[in-house]
Amino acid sequence: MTQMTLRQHLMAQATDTDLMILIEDIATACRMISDEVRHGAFAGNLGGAGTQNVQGEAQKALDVISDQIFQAQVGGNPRLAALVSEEVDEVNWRKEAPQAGDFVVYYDPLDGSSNLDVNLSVGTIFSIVRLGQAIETTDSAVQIKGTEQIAAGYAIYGPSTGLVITTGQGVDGFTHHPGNGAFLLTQPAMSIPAETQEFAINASRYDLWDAPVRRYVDDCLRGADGPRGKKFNMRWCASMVADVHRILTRGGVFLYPKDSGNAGQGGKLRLMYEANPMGMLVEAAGGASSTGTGRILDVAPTGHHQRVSVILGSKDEVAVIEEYHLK
Ligand code: P6P
Repeated sequence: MTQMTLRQHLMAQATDTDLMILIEDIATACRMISDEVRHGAFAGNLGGAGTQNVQGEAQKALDVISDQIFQAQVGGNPRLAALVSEEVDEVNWRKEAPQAGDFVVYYDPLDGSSNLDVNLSVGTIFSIVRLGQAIETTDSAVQIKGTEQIAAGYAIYGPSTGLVITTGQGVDGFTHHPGNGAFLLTQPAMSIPAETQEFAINASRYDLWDAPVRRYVDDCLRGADGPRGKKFNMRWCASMVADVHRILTRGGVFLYPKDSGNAGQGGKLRLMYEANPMGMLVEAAGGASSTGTGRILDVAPTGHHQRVSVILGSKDEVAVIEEYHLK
């Protein structure tokens, strides 16, 4: 059976034309970033750029290159009001007078880039909001709640290059065909099982976790004879895109909670271009996304680089973790 292209799929979903064009611009940027990643070793791009981003993190050369590609391929879209990038401190305004119907795109151009030099999967994460009214070009104007997203997705640069998107009608996975360059529909209607026996967390931070997280993991590790009554498996890719892709494919739960080591910054992962888009995807696939005490998408932003606790995946397991936070 012929697999649908990204464009055919978006048309079949009667996606708004402006949104469809914007998603295709983003897909083009992801193809180009994928190419740069796969040629990184030849161009000497796998190392550091010698600079820091607004997060105070050392930038990889490919972080900077990926951000430049995204700006070049998406920034020219005539309906785009602003780009908000993990790699750029200020909001990148593309219009002096943004109108109702214009888009704001929040993105992490190369998530997990610390994995580049060890050849593990990395990715690009994006979130799309459509303005309901004209706005001023102020930082607070792009501090829009995750529930307002109209589309979200990521590209994953792994053994194959994948693109996973939602426009609110379920979640669909595409694979880049090296021959004709198209993204072909290979994982339609991705769905997260409600239950799981697999959790993903950076266990080296055990001593920093708050009590509810520590109790949850302790109980999972006590296996079938413990309070959970079943054995758990653990995965941790140190690449959110890779961990979330696994969860969207076979279930599981991902945790990066605020802890005593990152509490001063509000946590590790960023709300606008990591937690919100992944939260929308996971919920659209039947999962849940929580800060531990509330829905991620309900968090009212106070800054476009703010951080948040992230717990997402199989909805019954997320509910169990929220229970631990209530005790
Ligand atoms: P740690 C990558 O830097 C990232 O933002 C996410 O992709 C990933 O889940 C997390 O940080 C990894 O953090 O503390 O394990 O290096």
